[in-house]
Amino acid sequence: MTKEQAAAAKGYSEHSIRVLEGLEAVRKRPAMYIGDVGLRGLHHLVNEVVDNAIDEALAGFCDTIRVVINKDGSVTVDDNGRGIPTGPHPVKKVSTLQVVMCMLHAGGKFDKQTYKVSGGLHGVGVSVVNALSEWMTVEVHREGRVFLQRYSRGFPTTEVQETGKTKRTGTIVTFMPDGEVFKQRDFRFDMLEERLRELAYLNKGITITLRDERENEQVVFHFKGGLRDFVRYIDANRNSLLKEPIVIEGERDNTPVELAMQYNDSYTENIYAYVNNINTHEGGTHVVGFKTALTRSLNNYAYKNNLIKEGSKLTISGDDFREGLTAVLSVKVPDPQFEGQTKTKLGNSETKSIVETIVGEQLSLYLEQNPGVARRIIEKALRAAEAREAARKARDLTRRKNALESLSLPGKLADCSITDPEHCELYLVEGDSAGGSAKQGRDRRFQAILPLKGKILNVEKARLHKILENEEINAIVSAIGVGIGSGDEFDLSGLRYGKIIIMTDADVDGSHIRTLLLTFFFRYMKDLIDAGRVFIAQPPLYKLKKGRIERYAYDDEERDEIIKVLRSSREDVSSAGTGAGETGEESGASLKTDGIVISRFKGLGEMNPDQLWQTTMNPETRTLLRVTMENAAEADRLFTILMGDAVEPRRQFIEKNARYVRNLDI
Ligand code: 28F
Repeated sequence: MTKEQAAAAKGYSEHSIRVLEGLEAVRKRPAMYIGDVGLRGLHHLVNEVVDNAIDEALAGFCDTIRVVINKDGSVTVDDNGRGIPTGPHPVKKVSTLQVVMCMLHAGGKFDKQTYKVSGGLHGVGVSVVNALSEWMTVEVHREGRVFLQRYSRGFPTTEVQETGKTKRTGTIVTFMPDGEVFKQRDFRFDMLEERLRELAYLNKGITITLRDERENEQVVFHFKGGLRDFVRYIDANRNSLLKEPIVIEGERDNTPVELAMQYNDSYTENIYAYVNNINTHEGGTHVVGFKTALTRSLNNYAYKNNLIKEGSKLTISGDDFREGLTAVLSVKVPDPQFEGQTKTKLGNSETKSIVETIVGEQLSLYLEQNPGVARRIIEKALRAAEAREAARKARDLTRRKNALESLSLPGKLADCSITDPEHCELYLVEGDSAGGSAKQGRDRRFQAILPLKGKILNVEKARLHKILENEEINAIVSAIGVGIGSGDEFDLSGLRYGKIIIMTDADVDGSHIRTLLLTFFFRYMKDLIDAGRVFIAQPPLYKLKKGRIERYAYDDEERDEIIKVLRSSREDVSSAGTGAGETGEESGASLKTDGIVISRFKGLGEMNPDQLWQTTMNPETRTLLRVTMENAAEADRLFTILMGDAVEPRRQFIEKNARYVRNLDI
């Protein structure tokens, strides 16, 4: 019997067959709809439901959204909007509520006036969450009545029932992620908190509450200042140049544009750009429009007011105007086209001129009205231009001196023999001894090793030309082969390795070096992270040995799990010698219980080349953590806190996040 015949026998209509097939597709390939079935995908479920509430807020009907992690591990999202309509759907005949909750893409555009996102990972609709939930309930408060429907794995298990009267309006969705789909079902407060805070900044005036019933923890986000407050938050640990962020707001062709910007005394440029509340960290037309307007308005002002000396050869470039700039740009685009590696680059060409016009007009006006601010910005840009010019001259000199040398690879790089980048890996290894083990343990056909000596330069505190003078950084840059920065100097096509893998000790120093390296990649090779090329190696923390059985554990939980298994194993202990201390190099950290020898690896150098290969470098058995940038603003704050001058925020951060730091996924 075919699926259709089976359905017909059960009395299903053609429409329910389509529903069936839609939900089956989601359950068969969940990653296609939510990105992955790990922690990120799990939290994406909540974001998906919250997005619908945000849409209702953007439509002007809702100002309060509450998210609760319930004691049983389910999540409830509650808004005070109009409530999803419950009457019969004009086309599908069943209740509109059921259509929205159960049909793929049925929750799409409400109407043309909203800015819902189509395609990509966002805006897949609540029916996807429903399909991936063991159970889900929705309660609608509308027209004085309460309606309720329950579902399981996407299918209704009850009709839409009227359960009582009410004075409020709104939609309340509760769901329990399906254990058959998600191995890890524990929601993390901090992961939900991050996105909800961001949404509250991006949509000023909305109140978003997150409560954790498991721990009695709660946060409330409400920002009257919107993007202005967002910029203050991002730069909280930096020294601001202006008293107040500059704020610009306008709308053209159904495209609202909002911008807040501030300058600080660092040398880095931080532009966060959002389209329909989605972080477009690959940039796009809206960012181009903003940069063009910024450069032109500031240059015009400088010339008109004689701030650039007559006859001066020095020109201020766009980069100079963006040194130490922190800006958040948020546009709402009716029909956004997303492009790029991670579909986070806006392609709509009309958006460039819309943003350029609005920012250009209002910024020029602002500069005229605030000459003191204008002068400070221009002077800062002039200093940046001078530094850039000095660095260029110095570079030209050394380049001519080392015309041949500069093309060559760093001396301490142990390169691989294959040249096809897609099959090659570069390990950045902390310390010479670990570097030595890695060189011996590797598969030299496709694995290259670059040992790094001690701490690398903190790029958070230095201008580009200082950074380029640093030996370790120079070695990394020439080994990778893509150049540096984001302009002409950077070219992904020169990439010499498909994977760049950071391999550091699992101790405090190791994590510091890892953060330094990540800061460098984040600030100067962002495209490499966006392309998914940067990884963190996961060396084991423990070796467990009972008789001839050897196991490695990557965290405490796994260690305890393995101990349990080894305890019940019947390996003859006496046949394997004395246990503790038999392998000299681990004796210091060994512990013996029940014939099980537990050794803790303090550093990579403690492992012999073969162990290092087996546990950390062999593609068949290793685990690599891919570095991603879901939330660039949060990552930036984190790097500023970890690498900046202020000690107190750093101490607070580390204290607050100690339990998560091992799995920091930036
Ligand atoms: C907890 C998550 O999902 N809130 C939502 C609404 C309101 C309307 C709506 C949603 C109607 C025809 C689809 C109400 N009244 N929170 C939410 N609030 N969906 S989802 O309409 C859905 C469309 O097809 C709504 C008038 N128009 C729209």
